[in-house]
Amino acid sequence: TGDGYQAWLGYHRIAPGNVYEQYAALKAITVNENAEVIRTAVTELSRGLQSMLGYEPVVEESGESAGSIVLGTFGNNAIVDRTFAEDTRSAIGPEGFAIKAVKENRSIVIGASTAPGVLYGAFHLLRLMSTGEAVDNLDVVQNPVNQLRMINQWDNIDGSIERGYAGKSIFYKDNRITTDLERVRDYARLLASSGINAISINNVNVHKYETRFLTEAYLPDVAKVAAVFRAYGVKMFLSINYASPLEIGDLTTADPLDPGVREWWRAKAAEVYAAIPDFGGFLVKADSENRPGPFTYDRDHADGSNMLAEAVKPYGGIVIWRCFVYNCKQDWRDRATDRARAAYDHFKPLDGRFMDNVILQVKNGPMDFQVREGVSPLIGAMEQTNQMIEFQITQEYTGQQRHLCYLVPQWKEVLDFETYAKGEGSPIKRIVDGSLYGNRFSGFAAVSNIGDDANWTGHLLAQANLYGYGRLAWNPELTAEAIAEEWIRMTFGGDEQLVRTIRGMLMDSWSIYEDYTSPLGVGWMVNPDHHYGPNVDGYEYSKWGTYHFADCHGIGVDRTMATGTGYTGQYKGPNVEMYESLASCPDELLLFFHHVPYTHVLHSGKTVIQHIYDTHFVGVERAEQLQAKWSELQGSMHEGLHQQVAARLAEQAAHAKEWRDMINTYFFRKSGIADQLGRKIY
Ligand code: GCW
Repeated sequence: TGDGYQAWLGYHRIAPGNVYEQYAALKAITVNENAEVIRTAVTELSRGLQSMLGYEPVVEESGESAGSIVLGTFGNNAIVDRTFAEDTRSAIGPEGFAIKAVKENRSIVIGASTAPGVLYGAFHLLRLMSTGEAVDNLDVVQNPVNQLRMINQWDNIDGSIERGYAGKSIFYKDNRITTDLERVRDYARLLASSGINAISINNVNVHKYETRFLTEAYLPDVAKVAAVFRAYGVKMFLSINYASPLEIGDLTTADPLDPGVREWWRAKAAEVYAAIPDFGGFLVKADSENRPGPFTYDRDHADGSNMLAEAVKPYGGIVIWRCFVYNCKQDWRDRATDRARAAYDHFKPLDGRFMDNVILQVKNGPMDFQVREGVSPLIGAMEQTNQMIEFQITQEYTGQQRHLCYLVPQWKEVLDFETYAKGEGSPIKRIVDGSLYGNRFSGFAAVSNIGDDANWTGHLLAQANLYGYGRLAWNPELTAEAIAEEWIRMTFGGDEQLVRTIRGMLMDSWSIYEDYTSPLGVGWMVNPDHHYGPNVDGYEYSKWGTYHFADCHGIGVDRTMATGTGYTGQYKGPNVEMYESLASCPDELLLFFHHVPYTHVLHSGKTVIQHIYDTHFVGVERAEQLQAKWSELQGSMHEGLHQQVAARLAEQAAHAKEWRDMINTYFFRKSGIADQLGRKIY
């Protein structure tokens, strides 16, 4: 259909006479286990095969008969056990799977050590078919690289979504948890099919009624949502309010070292686990942007998180504690305070003090999900502490799903960043997968970009970010191109020109957006509060610590040790010098690290001011080209899908001009330096 609701699980009908029709294995499903997640795998397989091939496979219990997809866990299914030798089985972790096409009896066998592994195997087989891959020679073993592959919803019970750009919440309606769980189930399918295994279902800013999710007024409904996700192997978490003992208990303090407070949380955890035995744990934003936390009691983040960790420990629960902690009441006149330093300065000294079921969740950059910023130096800086990375799928600062911005290339740059945390060979991806320091818990989290818009993400092409996030969390080695291509084939089918065109558009989109927005890593320059659209000085005299310091001579934030805030000193090894020195600082981050004159010459050979003009003119042209490329695809997909994207791309091209002209005019007026090419500046 033309609304995009099926997203990448539309499983387009493959033209009759296709290779799969000859393959007997695809005519039946053999399964002898009843675990809920295995039943889900069967349902998904049946649904996908029927949709692609036009007939419903027979589901049978015993599978000695040839020509079937056989599903099962090791030790519970004779065919599975016979198919996979001991060395294969021992290579498969808790969520991994093996798939083998067995020629002799024309079957495909999916084996795993757990039910979720079987489900991931089933989705993998479906993905191969829906991207046109052969399945008659399969011999695959896969394990997820990251243990936690989590989604954070920033949804509020009134149905609004903080930084949501795709409609209202699918979880809440009329100040209640929704009882119509159909859409939540469809979301669980999308998540599981891309490899996600955990979700927190409420905003990290936990307001009055959401604080009560931990009480009997809401717990039964919360448990119903957990049950929907459970069927897809997705564990549920809640964001909690640090001040809960005051707000929903009758205590007068939330001091983490107070025995009464600790006891209150233990009892609360017992209540939650009684309702949801496999509950994941708590996600906490504390002492951050006016949220309550342990600072009120002169305690620190280790005290606060350990108290909660102790409460959930008996149930195998974990506490995910966010590190987005900084002074949000800064005086813009104060040039010594640097928000970029804050997370490291707060948390690094606490290394070694966190319980082993606490994970620190650190945003990919030290500021806040800008189109370009440095990589957070906190990631990898705490050898004795579990860490996970936080990305933002929702496009708060990257065009709010009105502009196209495929974020997988950005995330990959972050993941591949060499930190030197343990010498060479310490990229971010090896820290967050837990392998560098041998962490007990680790992984990925990201803020979701979905809402109740028919196509989930507002901009249809923004679905690629949700899909891509899951795939990257499963395997950070996948390329951004390969992920894009999978998503395109699954979503639109396999027309080669279409695949090439959309892949090119996605791959160019981040750099296009960067071209016409804030230059050279300096960030911000957006309208305050809602963060959409250009406003160069929107945050320049604010309390948020987000400045560019442009004057008539130059621009940028001096974060060097020599003359600036000293932030560069938070990096390790050669990175310190790379950023400290103007000579080696990469162009794209120049203004993030240095304050330079407009006449400063970049590695590219251009001056800063000419770079600003050029990228802004080119950025608009490139945005217009996106529109032109898309129009060539008319007729190669459902008209409804084509139209919705065309409308967004038109808006983007128009709005890019607004960015271009405001930024260019601002800097022309500040600097008085003319564009070498004499283009129109207002
Ligand atoms: O990016 C900022 C957002 C806030 C958000 C905060 C956070 C949930 O503007 O809306 O609050 O970050 O990550 O806590």
